[in-house]
Amino acid sequence: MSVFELDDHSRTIIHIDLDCFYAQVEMNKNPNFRSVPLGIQQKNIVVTSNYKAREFGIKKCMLIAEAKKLCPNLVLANGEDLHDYRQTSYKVTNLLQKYSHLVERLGLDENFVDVTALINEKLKKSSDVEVVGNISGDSSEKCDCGCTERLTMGTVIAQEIRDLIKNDLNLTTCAGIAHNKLLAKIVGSRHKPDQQTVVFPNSALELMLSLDCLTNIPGIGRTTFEQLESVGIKTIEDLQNGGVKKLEPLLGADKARIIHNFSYGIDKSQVKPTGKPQSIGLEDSCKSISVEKEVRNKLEQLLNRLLLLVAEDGRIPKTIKLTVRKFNKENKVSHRETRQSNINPSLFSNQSANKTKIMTTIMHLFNRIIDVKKPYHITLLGLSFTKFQEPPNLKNSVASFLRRDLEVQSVISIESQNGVDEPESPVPSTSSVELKDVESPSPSPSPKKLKLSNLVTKKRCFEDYYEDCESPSKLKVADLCLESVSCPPDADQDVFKELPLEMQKELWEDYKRRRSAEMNLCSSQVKKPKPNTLLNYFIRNN
Ligand code: DGT
Ligand code: MG
Repeated sequence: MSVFELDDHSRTIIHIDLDCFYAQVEMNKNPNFRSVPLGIQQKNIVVTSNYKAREFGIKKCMLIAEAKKLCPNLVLANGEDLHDYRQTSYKVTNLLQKYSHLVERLGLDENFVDVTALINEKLKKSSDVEVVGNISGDSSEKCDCGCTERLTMGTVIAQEIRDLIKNDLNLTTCAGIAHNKLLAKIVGSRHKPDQQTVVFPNSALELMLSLDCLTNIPGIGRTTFEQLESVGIKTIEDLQNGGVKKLEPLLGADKARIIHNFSYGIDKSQVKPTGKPQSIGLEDSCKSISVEKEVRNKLEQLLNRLLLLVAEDGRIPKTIKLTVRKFNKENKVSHRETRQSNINPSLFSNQSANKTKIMTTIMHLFNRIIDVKKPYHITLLGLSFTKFQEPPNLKNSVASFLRRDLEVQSVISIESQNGVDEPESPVPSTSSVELKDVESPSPSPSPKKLKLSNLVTKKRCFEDYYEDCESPSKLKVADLCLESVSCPPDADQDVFKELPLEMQKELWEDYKRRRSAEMNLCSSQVKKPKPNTLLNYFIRNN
């Protein structure tokens, strides 16, 4: 019996990967970029480029200077602020959730969707469909478990999903359709851009054997690769022939079994709906810092950005962690140290968290790592919040219910290693990822996630809100409409209409409370709007 017959083909998984993601976001913001070769710059590196630029040989993570040599007309857009990429990324995930609740994000521009349930429903009505898009390998040999029909229907759904993303967000994507995550991810990259490819189980082995390098298997990163190489395992065949026993001493029993299965295209890992992250953090590399005042400045900048992310997340952090990378000039070696401390959640009880007190804690942590009386050289600083609690006034509220499915992103890390700026990928790529949790072909969800909701796409900052402040007379008029439960003017009308009456009332009451707080503020110019109100989670994307 062949390997594919032993495998379980009952699921249908679609892997969606946005084409030249950052570049597409920039092209949507500025359509003039569409007609030129465009590179997205982070520090001195092109982290991605549009497909026009790729025609000149521009590759991901190329130095700007090198890219300019290849394509002197290359136009560069700065991609260091990930805000718009994150926003777009969550909009894509939200669209995918229309097809299944089993949607797993992988970095910013990839998602796995398990559409098994939908397909089984659709096949009850009709199985008379044809494959849409490319097929990997020879599809003439059919399996009689029904997977051919399921995957064929999967290609129809994949096309529908891609059309939806194109129509709603003006983004093109690639999709891979297979009976497991590993194959879906690999096969999706076979035809790019703006295409989709299915692999039927009988061609899975052929697909795996066509990979040029073991690091093309998602989950085999450099370290694992080197471990395997050290015992003479260099190719997929070596991996298959070596057997689990040979891998076990190197990788441990679980990882050995999983990697061995991967070599045959077998992957039993589930699509896990992405939840909230354990931590929200930021890191930034820098030219060597040796003065405490500069450290403080840098940390203050990081903290400001981090507090915005935490505000978007909505949870209250209980612990803060500082990371410092020290460079030893004598032996030219860098190493990281971290220290963490509990913080009092009450520091977050008003909208602008008590930055001064948090900074005091951070500097205390810093002084535990660095003896400032001695010379030191710091090349990276990072801050992250971990261990969260729900804000008290949201527990059991409508907002907390609405927020349950949300995700969070902790973010950007632009690292400088050995003096060369080398951005750390926010998106694990098949070649660069080291498997942490080998259960899945996707490495454990990257620590880089940012929350957003179907309903809440962006929180307006206080200043925006203040500018929009309606006159008290308008508020009165709005009050009169309460019988029919008006939609608060800064909430999403469409979503509001869909809510049950009770929720609508709660939102309206919340809006009124907030608005009268704003009115007080207009007169006193001192107070801030009420924090963590339901509306904060319901403000339309502007
Ligand atoms: P594709 O999928 O080949 O059409 O092109 P992209 O640009 O979507 O590439 P992908 O899917 O590997 O990565 C998604 C985004 O993540 C990409 O637009 C820029 C960013 N990115 C990718 N690799 C790196 C990296 O090594 N460092 C940094 N900082 N960002 C990266
Ligand atoms: Mg992509």
